[in-house]
Amino acid sequence: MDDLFQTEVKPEAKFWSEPKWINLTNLNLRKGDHIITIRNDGKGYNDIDSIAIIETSKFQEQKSKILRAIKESETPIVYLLEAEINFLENPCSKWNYKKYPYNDYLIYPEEAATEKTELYIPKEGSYQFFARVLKGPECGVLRLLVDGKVLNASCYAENPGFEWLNLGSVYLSQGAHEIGVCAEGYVELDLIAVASIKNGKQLNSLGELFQGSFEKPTVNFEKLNPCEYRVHVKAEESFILVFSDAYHPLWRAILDDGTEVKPVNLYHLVNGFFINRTGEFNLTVRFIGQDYVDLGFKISLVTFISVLGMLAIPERTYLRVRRRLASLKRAIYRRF
Ligand SMILES: [Ca+2]
Repeated sequence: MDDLFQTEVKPEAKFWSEPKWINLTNLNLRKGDHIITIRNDGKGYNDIDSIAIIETSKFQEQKSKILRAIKESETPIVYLLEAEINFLENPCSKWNYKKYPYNDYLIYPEEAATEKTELYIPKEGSYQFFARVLKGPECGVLRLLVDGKVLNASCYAENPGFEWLNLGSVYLSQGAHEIGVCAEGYVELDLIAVASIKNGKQLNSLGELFQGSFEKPTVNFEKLNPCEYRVHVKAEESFILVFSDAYHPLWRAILDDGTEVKPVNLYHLVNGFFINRTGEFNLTVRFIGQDYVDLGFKISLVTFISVLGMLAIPERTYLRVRRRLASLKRAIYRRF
């Protein structure tokens, strides 16, 4: 700032994840123009999106206002810590990541090691910890360290499958806390959920947090085939139709007026369709992947024919064909 060195940042992480705000510095500035210089030392990339400068008192005032609102609220607090974002900040980590089809990134230990992250608790109280893991016959025990307190859960299962593990609760004061992961044996961790609990009353599952008090809609369904379900609904309020099939972005809920609703997969806590309609009505839940299979065959056929043709035609005709193909492609994209 004004040619005076202030701070340096090395935003390197093992997992290339997401933009993040970093608190840089706190300065006393006189009224008038100032010059900010940013410099890269030539040893790697820096991607900067924005720099925000806020008057300290305004920032503190806003922060206290938010903390007060959280403290006074009766609503439970839920943190979702993606394992790959929170525990792979160390570029030399002994943990690594992999992608699991139609799921998310999972982290696993290449050798015994603990990785840590910081969690800010805005309201003191008991917090219960859950971990979404891929269980399997080769798996051992996941260890979570909360300020040094050890929480254990077994990841062993005869048949592989995802499961939310209940790790138990810890009393946490307001402020920053250290969360570490380590394992005895092999584990595959997707995500950690931390939920505030009232009067030490433990939750049996994360789902308990999402149980509404209103009259539940009545739902009857009939399976037409593995890709299509007919659903009859009677609802007094808008609701989320929870679909227990494995999440896939190509499932759709289609209302009787033709409205298509795409599925939500909110960290595997809520997996279904938000239906903003009340009354008694019918809808269809359909896997539209089959449409893509049919369309994909047609596109392949078109591509095949045009490639064959292009080898034998003059350039002018080729350009005209290329323009036509581009408009055909646009038409196909518009359809979806
Ligand atoms: Ca994950």
